[in-house]
Amino acid sequence: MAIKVLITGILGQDGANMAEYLLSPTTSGSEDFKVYGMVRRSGSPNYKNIKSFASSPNFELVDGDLSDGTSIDKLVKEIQPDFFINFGANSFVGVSWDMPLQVFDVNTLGVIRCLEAIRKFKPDCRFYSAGSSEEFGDVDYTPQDIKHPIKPRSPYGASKAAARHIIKVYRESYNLFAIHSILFNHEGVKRGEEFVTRKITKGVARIKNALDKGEKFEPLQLGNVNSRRDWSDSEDFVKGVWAMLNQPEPNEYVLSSNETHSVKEFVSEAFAAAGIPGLWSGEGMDEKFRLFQENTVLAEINEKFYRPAEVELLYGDSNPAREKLGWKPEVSFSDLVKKMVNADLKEYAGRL
Ligand code: NDP
Ligand code: GDR
Repeated sequence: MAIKVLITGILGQDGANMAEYLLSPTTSGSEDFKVYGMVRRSGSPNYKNIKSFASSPNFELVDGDLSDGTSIDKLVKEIQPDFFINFGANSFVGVSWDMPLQVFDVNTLGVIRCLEAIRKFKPDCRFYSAGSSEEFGDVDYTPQDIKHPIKPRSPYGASKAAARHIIKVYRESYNLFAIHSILFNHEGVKRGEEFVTRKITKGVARIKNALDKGEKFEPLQLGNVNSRRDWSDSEDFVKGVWAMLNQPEPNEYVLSSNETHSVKEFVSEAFAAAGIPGLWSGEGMDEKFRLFQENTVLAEINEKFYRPAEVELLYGDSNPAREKLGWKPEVSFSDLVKKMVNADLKEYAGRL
């Protein structure tokens, strides 16, 4: 009998990486997985991230929406999944001030809809829902571990914190294997273009092309470049999530690289990876990243990308996950930046 895994957010970064991991022959071994990827049929879905496995006989797209409990009930009742991995969310922090109700509807009520479906129709299904380091917000100490106080700074962070509490309530009230771990930032070649890392690596590809041709270009426009994040590779994180789902007890962990880097460092590394040396200078809104020993501006600050409230410093402690789950991230910060820049240089060249 195949192990049935229902994944929401399948067209996003983590959902696609998780399905790819489960469907890869090295993971499956003798076990066969049947992966059901949930898509919402609003707008025009973009299937780019699932092209490597979309036609696998062990994969099936199913319709549903975290805003619609009926659809979640139907999927759990009909599929009878062994595992339910909830990666679906409105995941862009920056937009969460503009649509707080929608963010709570999907990220918090959506989680309750999943838990209710499991409770009613498949109580032995193991449930994972992605939590976030954004829940820690204006942090009290570094590095942050699973016991760090919940102090969100955005509607997004608050929506994930509320989801964390309700998952605990369901776990304890109904004896469900339901967990919500804290994921620090994780990126990769499937990352959405609105997030700062992908925005930078796509910008580097565009600027590299213009520099090579001696053409004029618009510098990269960024917000708070002094904020610090703990960045890893999403392909590493899905393995940690799978390990968490397969522990004997439903314990929750932090997944992180255990390093912190500023957005400025990411910019410098990304341009360097494309063979473009540069230097930061100036202060505040006048900070600029210029081509080394030249005046050409490669990146500058635009107030538009500042947030109403910022999480200044994220730096995780994933040692318990490393010890108890035998998990650790394989891709370093510098290799992650190189991998993303190289993919975007290739994609840019392919478009010409
Ligand atoms: P993405 O934004 O790449 O993917 C989110 C997915 O959720 C998209 O495919 C989107 O669908 C789907 N979605 C949005 N609204 C709904 C809805 N109403 N019903 C069903 N699906 C919906 O995020 P990531 O893959 O990067 O993140 C996965 C999860 O991990 C999210 O919960 C995120 O909040 C969390 N997380 C991510 C971190 C990171 O650094 N990546 C760190 C910490 C937590 P569509 O394709 O149709 O838009
Ligand atoms: P984050 O990721 O908010 O940490 O949430 P994002 O890449 O959007 O921002 C990281 C940091 O960069 C600063 N920044 C900018 N951000 C964006 N998007 N665009 C810019 O131009 C820009 N300039 C500076 C931000 O202010 C911030 O400090 C991600 C998401 O994946 C969440 O879903 C997840 O929960 C958290 O990571 C952990």
